[in-house]
Amino acid sequence: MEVSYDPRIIEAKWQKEWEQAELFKVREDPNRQKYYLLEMFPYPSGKIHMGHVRNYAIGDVVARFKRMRGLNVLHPMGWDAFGLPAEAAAIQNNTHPAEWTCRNIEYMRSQLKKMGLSYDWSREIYTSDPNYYKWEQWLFIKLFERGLAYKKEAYVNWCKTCRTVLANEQAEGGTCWRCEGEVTQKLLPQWFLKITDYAEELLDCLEDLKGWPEKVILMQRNWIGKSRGAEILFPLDGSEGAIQVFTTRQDTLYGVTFVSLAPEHPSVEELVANSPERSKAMSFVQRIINQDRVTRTGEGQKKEGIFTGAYCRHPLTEELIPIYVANFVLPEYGTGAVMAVPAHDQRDFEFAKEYGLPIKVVITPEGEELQPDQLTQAYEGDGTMVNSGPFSGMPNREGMDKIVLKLESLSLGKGAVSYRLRDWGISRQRYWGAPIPIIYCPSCGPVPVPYQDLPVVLPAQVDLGANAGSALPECPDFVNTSCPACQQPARRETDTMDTFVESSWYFARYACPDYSAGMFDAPRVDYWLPVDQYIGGVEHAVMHLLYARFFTKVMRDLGLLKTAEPFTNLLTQGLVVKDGAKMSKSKGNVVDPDELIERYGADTSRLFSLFAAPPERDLEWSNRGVEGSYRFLNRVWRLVERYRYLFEREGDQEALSPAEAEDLKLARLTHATIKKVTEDIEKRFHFNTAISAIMELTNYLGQLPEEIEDRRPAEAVKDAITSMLLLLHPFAPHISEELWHRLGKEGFLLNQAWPGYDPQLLEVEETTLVIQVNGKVRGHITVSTDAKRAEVEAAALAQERVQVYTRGKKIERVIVVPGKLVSIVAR
Ligand code: ANZ
Ligand code: ZN
Repeated sequence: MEVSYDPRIIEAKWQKEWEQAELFKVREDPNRQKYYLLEMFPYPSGKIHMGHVRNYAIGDVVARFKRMRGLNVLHPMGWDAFGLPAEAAAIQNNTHPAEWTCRNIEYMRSQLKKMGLSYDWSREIYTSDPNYYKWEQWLFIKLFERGLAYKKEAYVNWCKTCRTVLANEQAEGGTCWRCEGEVTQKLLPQWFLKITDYAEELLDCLEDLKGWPEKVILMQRNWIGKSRGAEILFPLDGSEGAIQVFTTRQDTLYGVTFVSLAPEHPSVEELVANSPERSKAMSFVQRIINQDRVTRTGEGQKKEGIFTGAYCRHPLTEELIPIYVANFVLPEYGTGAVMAVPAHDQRDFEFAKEYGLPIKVVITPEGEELQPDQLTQAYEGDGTMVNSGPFSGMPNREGMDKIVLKLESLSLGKGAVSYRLRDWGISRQRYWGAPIPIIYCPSCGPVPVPYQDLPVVLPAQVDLGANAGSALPECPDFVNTSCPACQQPARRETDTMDTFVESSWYFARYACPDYSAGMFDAPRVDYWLPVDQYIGGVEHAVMHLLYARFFTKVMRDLGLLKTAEPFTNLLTQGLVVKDGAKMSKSKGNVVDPDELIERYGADTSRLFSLFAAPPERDLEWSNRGVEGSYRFLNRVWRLVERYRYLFEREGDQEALSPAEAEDLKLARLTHATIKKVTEDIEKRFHFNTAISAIMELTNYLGQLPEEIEDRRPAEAVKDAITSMLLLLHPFAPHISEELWHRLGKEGFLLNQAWPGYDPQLLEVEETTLVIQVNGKVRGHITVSTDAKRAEVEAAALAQERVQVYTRGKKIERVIVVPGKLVSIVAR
C-alpha cells in the first residue's frame, strides 16, 4: 500500500522509539574511541529560536555521523539556568525565578525533543541545581585558598535612586533601566578571579589550537593584549617619589612634553593638593570617574584633561615636565600613567593641540623632515631618531633597546610587559546566581564556608519586588550565620557569581553529572575530555571561551583534569538573518521554530538550516528554501516507495558487488556520492554541498524507468537507495528511519555502519577517439567513457587543429561513433 509522507506521524513515532530504546545513552568504554561533541548550552529564556535550531542541527549531523562511523559519541545537553532575565521576569510576572526557569526548561526541552536531536538526556544538567553549583562553590574555595580568588575595591555601575548595583546591560547609555535615573560609578568591594596569572599560558596555547577559526584566535590574542615595552620612572619635582609610566615606545622618550595620569591614579589627590585650582581639578576628576566606561573609551570621545599643578623631571634630560590628568588614560592598564609624546602618538597629539602643549619631533621617516608646527597628525611610524641626545641618528627600533639599557643603568626604568587582560570580576549583586561561599566574621575576617557545609543553598523564600537590588541582603535567615572558625555571629556574603562561572566548567561535568563524591569522577572525565568538537555562536569568541580555557588550566593545576585545553576543535556558526537583519524580537523578523516544525516537520526544518548556507556563514531565511527542502523530502519518500517492490522480491538477498552491476553508471554515482558526503561532513562541515550531492543521486534515481526487471540493475538501484538513506540520516533522521523500516530493514539507522565507497569504481575510464575533418584524420581526443555525445562533440570542435581545418567553413554534420571516431563534415 502506498502511503504518503506525513512528518507529524513519523517524527513523533520515531522519537518515542528512540527514547524507549535509550538509543542516545552513552557509556564510557575504554575499548572504543570516544568522540565528545558539544553545542553551547542555552539560556532557558522561554523558547528556542532559529539560531538554536541551526546550532543544534549542525551538532546533530556531526554526532550522528561520528556514531555511524563507529565512535563512542557523547552528545549532552543542559541549561545555563542562572541569570538576570529570570529575575526580571519574576518581578514582572510575580513568579519565582526558579519556577520561571523550570517552566522554561520543561518547554524548551520538549522543543528540542521535537527536533529529534540525539542527546543523551540522562546527562542533562541545569546550573541552578544545588548539586551543580555545590562544586562551583567548592572550586571557588580552592581558588580562594590559593590566592586565585580575592576581593578588592572596584568600580561598579550604581543607580542612586534605586540604591543598587547594575549590570552593564542595565546601565546602557549611563541611565538605569528601571528608573532611567543617572548611573554613576561607585567603588565597592568585589570578588575577582586571577585570570591574569594565566595570561601567558592562555596566549601561548593559542598556537596549539589548530582546530579553531583563525578569527577567534586573533580575537583572544587581542583580548589578552600582550605588549612589550618599558616601565620608566619620572621623579617628582619638589617632593619624594616618582610617576611610573608604561610605554611601548621608549624610543620616543626625548619627545615627552607632559605626563598624563588616569583620573583614578592613586597620586592624583596628593599632586593637586597644593594647586590653586585644586577644587576645579578634583571636580573634573570626579566627573570623569563617574562616566560610564563605554562612553569614556569610545572611539571619537573628545580628549579632555586638567593640569594638576605639579611637575616631574625627565629621567634623562631632567627637564621639568607638567603632570596632567586625562580622560583617555585608563586606570587598569599598564601603570595608569602615560608619558605623552604628542608628535608620535595621536591621542597625545589631540590633547596637546587642545591645551596648547609643546610638540617635539624625535623620529623622522626616511628622507623626510617633520616640522612640529606643520604636523596635522602624529607620526606613529618608524624612522631615525632625532633630537634625542646621544641616541640621535639611530634607527628607532635599535634605540628602543639602547634606551632601556641606559634607564636600567640609572635605575630609572626597565623592560616590561603589559597585558590588556584584567582579572575577572565575578561578583554580582543579584539574587538569581550561585552564592559565593564566604562568611564575614568580625574577628576572623572573610572565612570560607567549610567544605562539608556546601552547598550554600540559595534561599527559596525571598521578596524580589521589595527592593530594586538583590534580595539576598534582605534575607536575614540567609545572611545571619556563625563564623566557622570562632562560632561568633557572622554574616554571609550576599554577592552571587557571574553566570559565566557556571559555563566555564559545565562541559566537564557532563562526563559524570550524577557524581556526588567530588567535582569529577576521574576515570570518566579523563575518558571524555577534551571536547572534540565544540559548536556555538561567535559572540562567545572572547569571554566564554577564554574563561573556559582559564578554568580548564586551573582545574588541571588542582589535579582535577588531565587536559590543558577544553575544546580541541571549534566551529562558530553564523547568524540566522531575515530581510537583511539578524532575526530578533526587537526587529520583528523572527520565525518561530514551533510553527515551522508544526507545518513542515523537524526534518525539513533541520534540512533547510543545513542546506541554505555553510555553517560559518550567515543563513538568510527563505520561505522558498523551506518549501524546497520539504519538496525534496517528499521526492525521497515517493522514490523509495516506488522501488520498495525491489526490496520485497524474493531471491535478491545476496549482495552483488556494485562493480558487477550492469548499471555501472548508477553504481559510480552512488559511490561518488558516498565519498562526497563523507568528506564534506568530515573535513569541511560543508553540509550544504553534501545535501546537494544526495539530491543529485535522488534526481538520477527519479528518472530511471518505472519497472526494473533485470536482476543486476535492480541491485544497483537497491544499493543506491540504501546508501541514500544512510547518507540522509544525519540530516533528516526521522524520514530516513521510517523509510529504512518500510524497506523491511532491521535496527535503527544510527546503529548501522556509515557506508564506505569503492575507490576503484571512482576511477574514470577513458577512451581515445580519432577526429576526422572531411574524411581526413586531424587529431585525437581522450574522453571519459560515459561522457555525453554533446560533450564529445564540443570538445572535438574546440581543438586547435580542428579549428584550423574548419575555419571559415560551416559545420554541416558531426558524427560520433562511441569508442572510435568523431567525424566532422564542414563546407
Ligand atoms: C609613549 C608613547 C609614544 C606611546 C608613542 C605610544 C606612542 P599598547 O600598544 O596598546 O600596549 N598607554 C600606556 N598606559 C596607558 C593607559 N593606562 N591608558 C591609556 N594609554 C596608555 O599601548 C601602549 C601605549 O599606550 C603606551 O605607549 C602609552 O603610550 C599608552 F609615540 O607611551 B605610549
Ligand atoms: Zn570568626
